[in-house]
Formats: sequence, structure tokens, C-alpha cells
Amino acid sequence: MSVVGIDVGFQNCYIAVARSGGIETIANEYSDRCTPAWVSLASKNRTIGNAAKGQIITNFKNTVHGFKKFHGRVFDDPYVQGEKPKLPYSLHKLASGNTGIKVTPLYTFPLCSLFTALHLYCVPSFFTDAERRSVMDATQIAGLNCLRLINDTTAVALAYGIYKQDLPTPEEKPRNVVFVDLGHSSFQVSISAFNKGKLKVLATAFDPYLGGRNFDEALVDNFCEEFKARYKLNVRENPRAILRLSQECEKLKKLMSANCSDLPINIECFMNDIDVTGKMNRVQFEELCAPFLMRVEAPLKAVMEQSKLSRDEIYAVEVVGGATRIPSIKERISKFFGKDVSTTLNADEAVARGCALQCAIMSPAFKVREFSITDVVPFPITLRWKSPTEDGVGECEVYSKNHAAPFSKVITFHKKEPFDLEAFYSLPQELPYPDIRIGRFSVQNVVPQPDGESSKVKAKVRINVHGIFSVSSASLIEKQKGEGEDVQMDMEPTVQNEGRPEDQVREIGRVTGEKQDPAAGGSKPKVKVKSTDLPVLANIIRQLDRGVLNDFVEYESQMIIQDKLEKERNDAKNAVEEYVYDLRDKLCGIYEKYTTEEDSNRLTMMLEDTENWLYEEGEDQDKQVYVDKLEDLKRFGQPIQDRHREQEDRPRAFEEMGKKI
Ligand code: ATP
Ligand code: K
Ligand code: MG
Repeated sequence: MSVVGIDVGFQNCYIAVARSGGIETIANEYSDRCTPAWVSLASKNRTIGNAAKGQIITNFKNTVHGFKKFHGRVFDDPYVQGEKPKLPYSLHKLASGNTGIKVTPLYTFPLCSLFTALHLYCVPSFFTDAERRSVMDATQIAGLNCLRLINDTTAVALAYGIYKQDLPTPEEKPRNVVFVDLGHSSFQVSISAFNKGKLKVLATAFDPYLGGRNFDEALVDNFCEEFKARYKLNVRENPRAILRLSQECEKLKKLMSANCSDLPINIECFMNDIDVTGKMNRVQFEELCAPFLMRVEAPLKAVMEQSKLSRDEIYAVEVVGGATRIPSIKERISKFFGKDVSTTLNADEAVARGCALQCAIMSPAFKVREFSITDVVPFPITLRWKSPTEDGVGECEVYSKNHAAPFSKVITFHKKEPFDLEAFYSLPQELPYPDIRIGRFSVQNVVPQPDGESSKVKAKVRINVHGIFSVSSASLIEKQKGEGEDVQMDMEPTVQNEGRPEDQVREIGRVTGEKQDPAAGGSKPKVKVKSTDLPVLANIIRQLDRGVLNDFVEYESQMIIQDKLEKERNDAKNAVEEYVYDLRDKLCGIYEKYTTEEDSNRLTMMLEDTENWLYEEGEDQDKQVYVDKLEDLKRFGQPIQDRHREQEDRPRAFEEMGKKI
């Protein structure tokens, strides 16, 4: 079993693996530890990463990138609609209303099936329930056992804390560290309090739409205008030109991080056979991007306010994410906190490494120093239900902002019949999209007490280790005869912990860190009660239909087989090609004296025919055709090769015999 941490970024993916010697970020087949979050679909197979990126010019309609934030989003979402015109591929509305990607005339994939070509593990701290559920579906389709969806900045905090030998003891004042992650698409900030063996996230803040891509886009806009004026080119009309320009602008942006002087941008044969050039320096860049640079401060301010810490209580500000390399971003962060930013963590790999560490802690296969994590709820969650009193509805905020997570609570209701609990986010203005609904949970089979009074119903709500909310179970509590007590109708629900340790064990399993509400509890006098489990029917907003999910699990496993077959087919074809070139060379070289001129000529002809065939009807054949072809060639080639080998081996054999004597 491998223990893997996966960071699927908007632009870049990193995979870290726990090994006995520690955490290692692994390289892909290009020996690169960074794999671009790109997937390209051809008629027969899929490619990912660099290979997929290489398809962008030739197969741009089916080459997909920048899809991370479509998870759990409806097609009509303003963000999705805003992205649509910028994408070289087309988006599609799924039956559920969610966003799908149309990749060939034949198929419309839901987003997550594309995602599965990459395996994932962490999500931005601001991901909502729907977004997290969509990511979990994707991991299931990919056939991964996802132990935990961890927030990006929390993974970074773990990577920071676990190796620190000098953390304050649990009795001492904790060490507060700010973590800042500015990636390609989003900006996340969190503050964690560290003591030996544990970290507690105090607060998170974010700008879900600020990232390195904004700076690229500003440059693209700038050069589109410039090229229009100077070369009369309408770049916006040409998706391929836009793609090339974006790549060049990103390079320019990175160069400007290291250099203040004028830097050139040159693209040959850009459009209509015209070569274009332009230039920019850092001062101009900062002016152009001022609206984005100004947005850096708000989340920093928000996170400090929520944590109620003063600036001198901050021990360090650790920055990660590629876009924190922009000098004026660093300056702004450092100016805000009044101290230099630290870059002790690997800016690109810290998230994946933190994920792998968490995974190793949770895996029985590894002995890792115990380190407990308490995360936070990013958006407050409220439950609402029908009630004969209180204007027809009852309401209760079950999780406040920055409430500890994971966390379970029990809410007590007094009901005579089945009822629905509507879960939604209480602060619409904080959400990254307009729909505040999470889902409806129907508590079924509720009946009145034998005397006609309301029954006591306990509903358990939880935020699990993935940060996903649910009403996970409910039970009907029947008092045994003889215990009179007035039961109120639809009173304010009492939120309390369940105080049953065995329950805690069942819920937590191997996963450490799930907390029960410490506020309530304590032992109450035991009353004789009978408890009956009640079914809870969950209707999650925008969730992929479970039947459809299963279809995708099946479909994905077929695609994996298909990808494998396609690879074998290609390998078989390459083997023929290699054999042709190799044998032809050798026939005029080392094999020359082991064949007659006539045989050699005949074979050379055969090889030439095969080569031509490979470019024509042999271009796209089944694997077996190539295997047979190779066999055919070998029937003639092998005897020559054997005679050559025999001759080569003979002196060696004598030598060996000589040694024995
Ligand atoms: P997200 O976290 O938003 O999902 P991501 O994890 O893919 O995205 P990162 O890999 O952290 O993002 O960062 C990529 C961004 O950092 C890109 O916009 C890239 O251009 C930018 N970047 C990388 N190096 C530099 C540099 N030297 N100067 C400026 N920007 C840089
Ligand atoms: K990343
Ligand atoms: Mg990232």
C-alpha cells in the first residue's frame, strides 16, 4: 500500500510519497516533479501532464486545463460563465445542472471523470460542501481510497510543524504562524497555533479569485491591445494565438520577478505569418497589475481580525505557492505584518508533502510522530425546519465560522411525524458562489409516543474529516413507562455532545482528530430509555447522482484498460519501427558477412516495404498486426543475427574453457 499526498493545483500538481526515510516528492516520466494539471483526450486514449500540454496546439478543443474550480459548480454560476469565453474547450450543462466539459463530439464527461486522470488529496480551505463532495466523487472514480481531504494551508502548516523540535509545550503559550499560499487561481491565508505534537487552525481567509493567472491575463490584455495597434492583429479572435501569447506572458511575468530592467517578448509567426515583439519592465508590470496587488491585503486583515491576535503575537509568516515569488506581493505581505516573510518551506511542494505526512500519520504502515490537527469550518452552517411555532420555521446555526473541525454534534427535536432539515450556509456574502444550499435531510419513520405526545428525536450532525457536512444519523428516544416528564413541542433544539465514548470510537475509526463538542456534556443521571435508529434520507444539492457515479467508476476502469491497450499497441508499433531501422543499419554493417548478397537485398527490400507500410495503411492497426509483422521480419532477420552471435561467442567460449583447464 502506498501512502501518497496529492496536491492538484489549478496549474500544477505535485505528488509526495511517504517512504521509510521520510517524505519524497516524486518525479513524473519527464523527470519533473511538477506535472501540469492538463488532460488531453484523443479518440483512443488520454494523456496527462506535459504530454497533454503538448497537444494544446493540435488538439485544443479536447485538451483541458484550468478545470479545478468547476467542481461542484452549476453551469449557470457566474464564475463558470465568466471562464467560458476564455477556454479553448467547451463547457456543457449536465442533467444535474452542474458543469461538464465537452471533449469530443461523442462524449460529454462530467468534470470529475476528467479530473481522475490525476489523483488528488487536498483542496482550498474555502471549498464548500458541494465542491468537496465533487472532489470526493472524483477520487472514488479514480479508484483511490481518499483518507482525508485536507485544506491546502493546513497541509502546509503540518509540513511546517512536524519537524520543529522547539515548539512550546502544551502548557506554554502556543506559537502562532501565518501561512500564505498564492497559487495560480487563488489566494489562501491561515493562522495556526502550534504546541508540541499539535496544531490548531485559528482562522482562514481567502480571495478565491486572486492568483498568478490574473497577472498573466493582465499581460495578455496589454499585448493584445498593443499588437492590435501596432500590427493590426485581432488576437482575441484566434484561440491558438491567445494560448501562445498566454504562455509567453507567463514566462515574461516570471522573468520580471528576478529582473527590474526592460524584458522582451518575441513570438515568431504569431498570426498571419507576422512576427511580433514587445517589452515590459517591473515598474510597468506593477502599474498594470495594481488592481490585483491591492487585493492582497484584505484576506491578511481578515485572518488577523478573526484570530484576535496582535501582530507581535505572530511568530512567523511562511509563504508558499508560485505567485508569492512576485516581489511586490512579498513586499506587501511583509509590510502588512511588519516582518520579513519566511520561505523555509518548499514553495511548490509543501502542500503535497503535508498531505503525504498526514496520510503517513493515519496509515498503520508508518511510524510517524503523533501530530494532531484541528481545522476550522470556513463558512457558518445553519439548519432550518418546519415548526408549528416561531412563524412556521425553526432555525439553528449548528457550526459557526471557524468552529473546530472535524466535529460531531447531537441536536434534540420533539416531533410527532417525519421532518426535513434544510442545511445551508448562513453568510451568503462569504461564499464563493451564490447558491447557499447544502442539502435536505429527511428524518423518516418518526411517530408520536403511545400517549400521543411528541417523541424525542436526536439527530446527529457532523463535519467529517473531509470537511463535508451531513446529518449522519437520527434516533427516536422512547421513555420507558413510569417516567413522567413534560415534553415541549418544537422547542429550541438543544445542541450537545453525545457523551458516549463508544460512539466516538465508531465515528472516528482510525482517523484521529474528530472532536466532540467540549462545551456540553458531563454525566447526567441515567434515565431508562429505548433508542430506535431512524433512516435519514439525504438530498444533496448538485451532487452527482449515485447511479451516474457508479457508471463513471465503471467507465473510468474501462478507460484505464483502454489507455493501457493503446499504450501496448503503440509499443508494438514502435517495436516494428525500431527493428526496421536497427536491422537495416546492421545489414550494411556488422551482419554483412553473415548473409548472402541476395538474401540481404531481399531483406532490405522487405524492410523498406515495411517502413512505407508504417506510414500508410500500417499507421493505425491493431496490436496483433504489428506483432505479426515483427514476427515476419524476424523469420528472416533472426538467423542472420544468430549466426553473428554464434561467431561472436565462439572465441569467448574458448577463453572460458581455457580458464577451466
Ligand atoms: P492553485 O493553488 O491556485 O490551485 P497551483 O497550486 O497550481 O494553483 P502554484 O503551482 O502554487 O499554483 O503556482 C503557480 C503560479 O505561480 C503560476 O501563476 C505561475 O506563473 C506563478 N509563478 C511561478 N513562479 C513564478 C515566479 N518566479 N514569478 C512569478 N510568478 C511565478
Ligand atoms: K500546486
Ligand atoms: Mg496550490
